Amino acid sequence: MPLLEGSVGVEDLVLLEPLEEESLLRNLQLRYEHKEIYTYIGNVVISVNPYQQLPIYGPEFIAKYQDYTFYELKPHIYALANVAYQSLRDRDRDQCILITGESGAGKTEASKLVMSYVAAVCGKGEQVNSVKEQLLQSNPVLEAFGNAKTIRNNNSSRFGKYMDIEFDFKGSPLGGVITNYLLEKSRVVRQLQGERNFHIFYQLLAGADAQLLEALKLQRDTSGYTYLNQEASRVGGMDDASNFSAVRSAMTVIGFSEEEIRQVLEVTALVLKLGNVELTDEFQANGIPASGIRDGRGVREIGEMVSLDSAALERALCSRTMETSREKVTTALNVTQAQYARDALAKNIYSRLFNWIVNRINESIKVGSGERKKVMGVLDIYGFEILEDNSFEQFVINYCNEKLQQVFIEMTLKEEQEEYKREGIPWVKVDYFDNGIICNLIEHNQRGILAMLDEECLRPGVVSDSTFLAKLNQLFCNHSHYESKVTQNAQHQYDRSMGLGCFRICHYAGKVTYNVNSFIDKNNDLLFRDLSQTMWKARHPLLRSLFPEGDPKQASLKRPPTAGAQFKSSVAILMKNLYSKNPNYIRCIKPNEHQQRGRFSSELVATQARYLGLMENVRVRRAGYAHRQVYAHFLERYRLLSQSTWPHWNGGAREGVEKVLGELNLSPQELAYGKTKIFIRSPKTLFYLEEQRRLRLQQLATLIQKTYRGWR
Ligand code: AOV
Ligand code: MG
Repeated sequence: MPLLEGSVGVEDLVLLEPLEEESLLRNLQLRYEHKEIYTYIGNVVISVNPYQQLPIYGPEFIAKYQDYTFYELKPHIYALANVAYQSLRDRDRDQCILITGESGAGKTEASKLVMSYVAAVCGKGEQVNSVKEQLLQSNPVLEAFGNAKTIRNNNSSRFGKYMDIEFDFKGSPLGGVITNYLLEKSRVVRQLQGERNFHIFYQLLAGADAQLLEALKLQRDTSGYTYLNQEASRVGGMDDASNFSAVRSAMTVIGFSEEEIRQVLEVTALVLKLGNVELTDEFQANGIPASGIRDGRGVREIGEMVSLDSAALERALCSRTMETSREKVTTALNVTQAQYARDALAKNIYSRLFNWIVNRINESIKVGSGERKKVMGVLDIYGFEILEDNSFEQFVINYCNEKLQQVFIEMTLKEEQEEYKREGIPWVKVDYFDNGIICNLIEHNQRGILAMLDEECLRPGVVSDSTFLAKLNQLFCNHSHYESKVTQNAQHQYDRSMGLGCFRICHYAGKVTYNVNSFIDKNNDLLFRDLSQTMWKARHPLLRSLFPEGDPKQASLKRPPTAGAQFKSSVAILMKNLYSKNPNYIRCIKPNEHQQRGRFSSELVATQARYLGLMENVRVRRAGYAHRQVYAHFLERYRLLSQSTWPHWNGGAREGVEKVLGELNLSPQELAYGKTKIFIRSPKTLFYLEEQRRLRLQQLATLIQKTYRGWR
């Protein structure tokens, strides 16, 4: 039950008086200063990143939250996880936990808290424990290969992750399925200043023993690797070496064989070595630019490690074969093209390795198809990103966040509406910003930005990023959420700050300017066939399996779907999945831009509160009834207020509640009796009830003291 306004603010923003943005922020700040990082809006948990370890986690706290209902203890992610789990187990409702917020706000940490809570409270026994271990150990492995230090977050998820944990009818875990979304693979070959490549590279170099380094022909110093040495390689507070051994043992727990682990590390090393393959200018006899490899050693090492023909690799990096139905034509690549081919290969190897790892984990945690399962989905996806230079990756990341916001809007309102319907209570609608228009701008099948991009990628003739932009400008010049340098309309001013090669989208979370440079390329995501064929010919089972299209027998001329189209369809599947479950929300907030404890920037939080729609959320929650509770629980808390129900009550729960509230002379509009729950309209009434309860408790305490003294 929420506290009254006190030194640490209200625990549920629904109780905020007056309800204004300023008081909402002040409340969050006050709580944050007291290390109360969690606050509710009804059943939604708001979490403000503390950037420090707080003593509010672990077995003792888990045990506590397991024994109490949602409002009885301080707001906590454990309370939300508990409600979700119990509802899944006892009421057979599939659940999903949706964790949103911008980069660095604490989503991944929140998802781990949910998982560790559920693992601690569900089922027992050797078999069950080993399933739990596998599920939990998937985290360090995926983080090693899929997370990296960015400017915003030292441990930023560079892929989206949705995990279904599956339970049997008793609520014991059986296993799960992980779905991953578009890894930011451009990071493999290039990082922004101040950022790192994926953790695993640094972990491998720091943590491998001398023998392993020798076997992989790697050197410990990161500065020797082109793909790594562009930035400071160490992250404060992160121990790459010990994380490496944690990753290896996690892989073993999940069920990777020693042989598989070795192959995974070989492919990882291969990527690093590929980066060091230096390409140089050469000229053909006729003077046409070509390219060559400066020092054959690197390519030979690669050849030895993964058993492939190094001469074939050299050829594949420096030339391209075009096949028509009648003939094969080989053309030389110039240096720029060859570098491009090399980087494309590295990115492809790495992202396919990542997918392979996810599939391998799924194989281990897979549940037999015959069993009837209850499911809890946990979604932890990359957060909304506004960088200085935003590219295709930010575009899809932000699109995904846009879709999640839509789920939030529809499901909080829908859920609210349905609850009133179920309980037989009339409902009043609240206005809110519907971001459907932005989703549509991006994903509309014929007229969306992604569709335009695909059209441009598939169109014969000369296409480029700028023809794509021109198309957008023409089509969306009057769209209220689209801007560019050349679209001047009544809604927006001519903007000098935006480059010519850019367009801007007014997202629900803010305006983001995207540079169209390499949109076409990244969407096409094509790898020259020479390269995939060379990889497929390697006698390294893992590497070979990553390039099935290299098999001449498999090589179909059908083009694989573009990156954008794939992403869109996987997001659509995700949405369908989420909509079929009961949602539980954790909305994460980043208190400052410096990853520092104790700093609360009101301005930064205000922006997030605005786009997360916290005010609307509170309003929606209050427009109907601010508070609702199952009769029995309500009676338990307040029955001490009535002579009829205290100290004993033998009647039904609803009748008991009617007695208690009847005696308090509350206005009839304040209350609604639903089928299973009592609804209370305004927070004031709840304050009043709480206040009455507090007074009554005082009275009882004095009474006890007096009696006690009397005894003495
Ligand atoms: P994110 O998942 O939301 O960002 P993380 O969950 O990785 O953010 O959190 C960023 C960092 O904040 C963590 O590495 C911790 O140092 C700290 N942190 C977050 N939550 C807590 C907590 N409850 N207690 C202590 N420290 C915390 V991104 O993946 O970048 O969108 O793509
Ligand atoms: Mg994350």
